[in-house]
Amino acid sequence: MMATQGKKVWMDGTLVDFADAKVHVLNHSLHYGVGVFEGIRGYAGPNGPVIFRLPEHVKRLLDSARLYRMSVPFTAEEIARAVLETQAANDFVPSYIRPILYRGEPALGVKNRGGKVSLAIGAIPAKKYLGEASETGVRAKISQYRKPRSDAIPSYAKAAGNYLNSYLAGVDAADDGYEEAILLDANGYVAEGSGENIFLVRDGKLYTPGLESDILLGITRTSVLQIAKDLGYPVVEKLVSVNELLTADEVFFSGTYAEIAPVREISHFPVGDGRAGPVTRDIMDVFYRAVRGEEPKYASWLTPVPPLARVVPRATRREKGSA
Ligand code: PY5
Repeated sequence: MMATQGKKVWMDGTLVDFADAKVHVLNHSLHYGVGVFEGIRGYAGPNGPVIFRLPEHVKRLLDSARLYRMSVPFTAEEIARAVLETQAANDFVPSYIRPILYRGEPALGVKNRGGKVSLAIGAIPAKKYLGEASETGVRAKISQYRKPRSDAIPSYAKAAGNYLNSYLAGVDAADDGYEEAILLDANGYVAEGSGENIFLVRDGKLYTPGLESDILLGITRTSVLQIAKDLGYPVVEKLVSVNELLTADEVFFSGTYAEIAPVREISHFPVGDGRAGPVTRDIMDVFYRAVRGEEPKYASWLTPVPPLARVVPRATRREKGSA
């Protein structure tokens, strides 16, 4: 699905060829999942490439690092700049940009906090994460794998280790012939997809689970909530039961890679008439215009990739005290 290659990877200030972006196999993050990352999209704006909600992604990356007690040797501005440089060095759009903070040095102690925290940023040509289903409607399975409670593994952090859970649910759903999994929280309420947030429409109102269901607070989710409010749809963040989900008029996923994807079937229950419903379509229309810079109201969501970043990639950076 994501096998497509990019051109350059930004590693601690140096742009290296995609094939050379390597780390030691005994690194702490590989063995224990202690790495925090982001998924960011680059789009074709009216005057060149743009990055969708860059400050929000950088902030979440730093918040995730904070929860995992990783001392990050880069400021928010430096990380934002590095994302722009990465987009510039991978001169394709739409792009899927993946910054990751990790401990790349060999270290096998679980409690290791001494290793240097590194930042790598790769980019690949973006596709539709859920493939054809993004247009025609996703078939999703309610997974038997529950979300871990946030007092075990904080869902607020976008950490590598969280994706053990997404992997189990996603692969199980795929083995059963579905395109995506819907995970419930520990109490049996609807939480989210394996890599997306979830929305329901009932009687013209929008519902979505909140942080109490141990979800990732998605940046696309925040954008959808804003668009829906601006379109005049009431939005309610609340605990969502499976029964509400199965009897919703419309259901859709939101996420950086998935963008907005209507759901047409959930564990053999058809959703609505099996196609994107009117509210979903309304929100999708505005969202896809916004990411292309065609909605002045949301122009602030897009950071243009400045010409400077396109022609002068920074070769090295000064070392700041490592973690
Ligand atoms: N929930 C989970 C578990 C996610 O992994 C994601 C994003 C979201 C919600 C949506 O968050 P956002 O809108 O901020 O993207 N998933 C990643 C993505 O880049 C990884 C997918 C493989 O879309």
